[in-house]
Amino acid sequence: MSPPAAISPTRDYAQPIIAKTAASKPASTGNAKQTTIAEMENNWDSFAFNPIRESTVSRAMTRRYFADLDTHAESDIVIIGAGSCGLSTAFVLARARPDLKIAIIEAGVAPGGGAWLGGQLFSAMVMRKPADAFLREVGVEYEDEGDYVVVKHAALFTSTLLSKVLAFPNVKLFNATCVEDLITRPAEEGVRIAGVVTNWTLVSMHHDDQSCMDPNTINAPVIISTTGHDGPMGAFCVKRLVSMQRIEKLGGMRGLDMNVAEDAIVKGTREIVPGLIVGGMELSEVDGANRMGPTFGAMALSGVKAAEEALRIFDV
Ligand code: 48N
Repeated sequence: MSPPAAISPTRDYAQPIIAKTAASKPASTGNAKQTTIAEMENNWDSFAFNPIRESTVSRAMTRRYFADLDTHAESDIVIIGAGSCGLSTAFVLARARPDLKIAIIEAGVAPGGGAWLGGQLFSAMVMRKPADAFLREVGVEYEDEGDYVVVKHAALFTSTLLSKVLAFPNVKLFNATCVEDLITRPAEEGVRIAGVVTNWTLVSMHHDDQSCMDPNTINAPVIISTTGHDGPMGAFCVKRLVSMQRIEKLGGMRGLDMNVAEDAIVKGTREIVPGLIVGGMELSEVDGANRMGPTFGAMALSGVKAAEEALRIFDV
């Protein structure tokens, strides 16, 4: 069998290399008959998936991913961290401003941060009122206990919120991707934050043992950092602001006091340097706020406030 023709640089890579593959299986028209589960049940002997070529799967993924990277190279808002605060921020922003292009950069393969479980790996999630209002906005069921509510499993909150955020057409989540620096611009008041520097998280974790794995970038006029207070990259942006001498030092998170901590985090959510809003538990490291432990209402409402702060900048 003669070797396949050399691939000329002008070849249309959208076409399969083996021409007959295209000829024998016309692309689905989109209105093909849809098989139902009921038709499959008790009929497995004749079951078969539609045929596919591996390169088709590869192209289906890479074409979309690189189009997303191209689209979001210039974003309106970048949210760093897809924990409970970052996702709450994204939900409020995406719903309020469908015209804004929002990129979420999440270092973990799994978004959600610390909100997949309650405290000490227990499953129930507590939110103190009035955070129940946010649960109703998102559509998460809860048990009303008077001054607080309980979501039967933290994953129910996080998965519901995540699914709503990912369904917004103006939101793109880049997970397994971390922000490893900030883009800055000279400004009267010091530097303004004007975007983020990203890399695959696994690459970022190996800069010490590999040289010169340069990053990618996303330009955006507003960055919202919700990188939490713990984990391998907790409080990333505020620590970077100190190391670039944009802020003098961190306040350092204080001991646990639920009543003091949650009000302080929500009320303190703000733009801490031009272009950079900080919310959620990352803020406790800036302000020296108390931690609140296993209650999540402040994360949700800090997200609401962070979104409001961002819209205030946009609406100027
Ligand atoms: O859940 P977290 O850690 O952060 P928050 O602020 O959304 O929620 C905090 C909350 O889970 C608590 O800590 C509770 C309330 N406990 C308080 C207490 O007193 O103990 O989510 C942060 C997310 C994570 O998913 C990280 O992977 C991600 O941010 N992240 C980053 N993503 C991209 N680039 C980075 N540099 C980066 N750093 C962290």
